[in-house]
Amino acid sequence: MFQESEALLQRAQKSMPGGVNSPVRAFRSVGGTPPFIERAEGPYLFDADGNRYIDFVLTWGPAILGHAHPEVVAAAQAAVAAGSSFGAPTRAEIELAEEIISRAPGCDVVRLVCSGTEACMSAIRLARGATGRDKIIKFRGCYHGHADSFLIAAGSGALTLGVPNSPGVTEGTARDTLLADFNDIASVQALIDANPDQVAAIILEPICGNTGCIPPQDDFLQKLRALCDDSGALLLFDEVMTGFRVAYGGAAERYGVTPDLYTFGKVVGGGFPLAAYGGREDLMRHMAPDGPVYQAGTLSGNPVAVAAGLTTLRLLDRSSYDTLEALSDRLGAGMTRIIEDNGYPLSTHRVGAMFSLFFTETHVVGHDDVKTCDLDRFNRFFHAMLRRGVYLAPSQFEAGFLATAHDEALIDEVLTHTEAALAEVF
Ligand code: KE4
Repeated sequence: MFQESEALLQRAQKSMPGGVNSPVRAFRSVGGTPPFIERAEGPYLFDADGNRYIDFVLTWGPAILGHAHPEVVAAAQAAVAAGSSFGAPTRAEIELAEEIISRAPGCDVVRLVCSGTEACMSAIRLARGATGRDKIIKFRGCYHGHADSFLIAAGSGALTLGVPNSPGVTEGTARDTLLADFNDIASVQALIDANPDQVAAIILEPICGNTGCIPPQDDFLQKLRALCDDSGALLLFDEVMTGFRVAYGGAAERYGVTPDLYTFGKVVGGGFPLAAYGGREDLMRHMAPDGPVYQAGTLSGNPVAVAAGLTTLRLLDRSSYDTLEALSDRLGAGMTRIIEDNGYPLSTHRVGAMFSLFFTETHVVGHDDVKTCDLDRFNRFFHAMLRRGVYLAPSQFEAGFLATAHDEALIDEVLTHTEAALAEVF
């Protein structure tokens, strides 16, 4: 089933670390050989051995319309034919910036960059520059890309690899990053109290997606907003994953909490290297060339990625989120039925078009709960689904995603495969 991928992996490992360009793709936590993908269309991936998969990774979120959407492809083709990059301002960048601003509550000004990591590291620099404070608070299990300030008990790949603090991150850097627990407002308050007037920003995924999908509980976001207002720390929503995925206006709209700053990525680039950060005008005007906080990028706002991102957002009207919600409801109801009918020790969370199946019966509200998962059984489930043509995230510490290219028949087919795969591993 994977002969060609196995051969390609052997060859790839000679020239690239792990044979991949991002660690989680190597399947090290689930074992086995990662399928080398040759093309994708709609809800499907096709690998080098001719296997077809129903895709719930969607290149880690961007392919919310499905893969190779004809209008996104056409927009990118037209843009690249006119020149891939000018290193100069363009009309299209204004249109994308205005589209983002029109959707995200309290977002007045944005800067386009090339990756979620770049967006998050820039937003943190802005928060420090604007407040004159050095420390940041992040949450165990939350992932904000691989900038040094964030690789402190990071989630996603770093967590999966069991290396919460990456070598190469200096003690000096680590000292300015404080760790709290998601959904535990007391843990945040304690850090604020212990570091009076020193916390520049609290950065979080408003819905965790890098330690599995964990929604905020009990007005956690509202309490964080109040705590920031009281302490002078800025509230920074990392919506790289949730932005324009869980609602038309992202998690901020869904939960009615407006941050001071946002980061965006994935969906906003339509599958191309594009991300953004933005927020209150008085803060964003600190960014060069308006202000002294520096950030720059050769390919920032490049025409091809902007064309793909703008087309993607324009295709995501409010009815698209109704479609995604209905698909999510169908998937969730099916999973709940399977778990209850069989008494499986599993729990699930979903918020709009992102979801997780946790291999623990613990009610998951934070990163420590995810650590109780039976990873061996998850790994066997993962491969049982892969053999059945269902491509899930190769880690318990990731989320699954839905696209408008999925439909009810596909959801029902996947639920059938899920029931069979669970029966195989239990
Ligand atoms: P990138 O630098 O990978 O574009 O974005 C970093 C990032 C920032 N913030 C959040 C909430 C994110 O989820 C991410 C990246 N997510 C991972 C998957 N969980 C990307 C996949 C990978 O690392 O290969």
